Amino acid sequence: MSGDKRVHTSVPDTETAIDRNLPEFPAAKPIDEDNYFRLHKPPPYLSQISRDVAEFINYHHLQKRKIVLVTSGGTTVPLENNTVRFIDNFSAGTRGATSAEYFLENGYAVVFLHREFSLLPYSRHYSHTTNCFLDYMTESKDGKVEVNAEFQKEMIVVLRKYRYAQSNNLLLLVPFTTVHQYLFTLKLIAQELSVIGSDALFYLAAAVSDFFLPSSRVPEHKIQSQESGGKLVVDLEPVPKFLSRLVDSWAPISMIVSFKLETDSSILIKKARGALERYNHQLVIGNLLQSRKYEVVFVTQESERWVRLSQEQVDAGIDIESLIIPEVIKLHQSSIEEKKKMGL
Ligand code: PAZ
Repeated sequence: MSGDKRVHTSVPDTETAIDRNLPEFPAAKPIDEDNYFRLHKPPPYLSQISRDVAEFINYHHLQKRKIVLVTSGGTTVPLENNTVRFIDNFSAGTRGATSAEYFLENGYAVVFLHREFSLLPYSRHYSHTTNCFLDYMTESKDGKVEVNAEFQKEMIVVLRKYRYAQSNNLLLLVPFTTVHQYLFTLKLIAQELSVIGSDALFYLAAAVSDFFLPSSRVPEHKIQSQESGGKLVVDLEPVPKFLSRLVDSWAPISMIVSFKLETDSSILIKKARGALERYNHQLVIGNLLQSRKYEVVFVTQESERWVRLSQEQVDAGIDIESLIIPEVIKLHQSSIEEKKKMGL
C-alpha cells in the first residue's frame, strides 16, 4: 500500500463500468447542462477536493487576497472504463502554468485545475519537454550532484518564487484527466469561489473536449477489434455548454475569461465574438495554434485588441503571459469596482 494521499485522476475509476440501469443519454439534440450532472456520477474523490478548496478560499479571503482559478491542459474522453484508448485535446499546459506564475507574482492566490502530469507553475522551466532534468546537473570534484553553473542564476530565481508560493500556501493544485472529471470539478470550485463574488477570477485556458461519450455507453473492458468487424465507430455527444452555467448560475458575480483556440486565422475573431455573445461573459482571449506563444487577441463587448511580443522580446525569451496577465488584472480590477458600485 502506498502512503500517497494525493488525488490521482489518471487512474480510471473502474467501479463505474457500463451500467445498463443508468438512463440512456438523450441523443441528437443539444444536451441540457443540468442533465449532464443529473445523469452522471461525480468522481469519487470530489469531497476531498471540496474540503481542500474551501479551506484554501477561506484562508485567502480572510487575508483579503484575490483568488484566480486557472484551468490548464487538455481533457480526455475515455472510450473504455479500464482505459486503454481515449480521445485527447491538444494542450501542453504552457499557457496555464505560465499564467499562474504571473498571477502569483501579482499577489493572487491560484487554484490550478490542470490535466494531471501536464506542465505546472515553476517546474515547467525544467520540464522533460525542454530538457532531461539530468542535463541541469553536474558532478562536483568531491563527487556530489550540483546544478550546472550555467543554470545557477536562472534556477535560483525560479526556486525562490516556487518556495515563496509554497510556504505562503498560495498555490492549490487540483488535477483532472477526463472531461467528466473536469466538468464536475469546475462546477464544484466555481460554486465554492462564488462565495467571494467579484474577488474571484476565472481564467479558463484548458482545452476542453467539445464531444464526449455518456457513461451509459462506455464499455468496461478494452474494445475488441474482432467484435466490431475490424471497425471502430465512435458516436459522441456534444459536451454541455458549461460556460453558460458558470456565467449565469455557478459564479454570476465573478469575472470570467475564456480562451478560444482556432487554426484558421480567418474565423478566430468571429468565433471569439460568437462565444462572448453566446455566454455574455467579460473577455475571450483568442489564439491560433500556430502563433499562440507570440500573439493573442483580447475580444470584449466593446473592442478587439491584439497583444503581441516584439521580435526582440521573442529573442529574449519573454513569455507572452507577462503581457497578458497585467491586462487581465486591470480588467478584473475595473470589474470589481463596477460590481462594488452596484452593491454586489
Ligand atoms: O497549453 P498550451 O500552451 O500548449 O496551449 C494553450 C491553449 C492553446 C490550449 C490555450 O491558450 C487555449 O486556447 N485554450 C482554449 C482552447 C479551446 O478553444 O478550447
